[in-house]
Amino acid sequence: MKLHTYFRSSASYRVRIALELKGLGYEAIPVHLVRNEHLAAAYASRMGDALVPALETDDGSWLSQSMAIIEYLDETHGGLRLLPGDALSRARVRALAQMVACEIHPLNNLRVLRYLVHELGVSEEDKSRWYAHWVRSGLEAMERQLDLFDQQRAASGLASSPFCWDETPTLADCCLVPQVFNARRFKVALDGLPRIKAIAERCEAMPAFARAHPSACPDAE
Ligand SMILES: N[C@@H](CCC(=O)N[C@@H](CS)C(=O)NCC(=O)O)C(=O)O
Repeated sequence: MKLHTYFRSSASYRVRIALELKGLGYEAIPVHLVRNEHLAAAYASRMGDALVPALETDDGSWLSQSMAIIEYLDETHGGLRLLPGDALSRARVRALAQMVACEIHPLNNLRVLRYLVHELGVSEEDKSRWYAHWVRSGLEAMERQLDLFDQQRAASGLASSPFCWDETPTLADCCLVPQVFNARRFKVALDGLPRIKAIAERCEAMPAFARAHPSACPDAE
């Protein structure tokens, strides 16, 4: 398999984590976003949305969208299950993952930030405020949701979950860790988010997450 990836792309980082957690080997093909390599014909002619990541399977199929790619990997390969077996837990995990992938990340993407500055004339300072506002409010919502889940566990006599959901990392952790990395990178305060910080630190201490980290990528700068 080949993963078309950019070291700082959080959507690519999600898929790298999933590949590592499942123990799947892959070749990383760097696509430099700041140099607009994703918009060049060589890449954009294969991907309707011209975004990273893309997974090129061994039979030559190109898959887009990190969540779809991770679910495909989970359905077609063994190793750690990233989506739980029962429908209710699966819905919980997908909901947590989508709090990052559908609510936070789309507002802060490179093309959105470029549009704010280049088309709408927003200052760099206001662009940073926009970024921090949506990351912080999105993570606060996720913290509240994680708290609710732990209250439900406590009511059933269970200890607090060490990860987003249950006892092992899932799709939700694949999404949360890159978003926390981005928050730290852009100096968004994480105070008052104890569950998120603890989950991210626990994940980051695992070798699979370390191998997927932006600093471990062949294209890291
Ligand atoms: N929903 C997509 C998001 C993909 C995405 O937006 N990727 C970013 C990097 S994290 C990208 O390619 N940005 C290029 C741009 O915004 O021009 C996914 O989950 O794969």
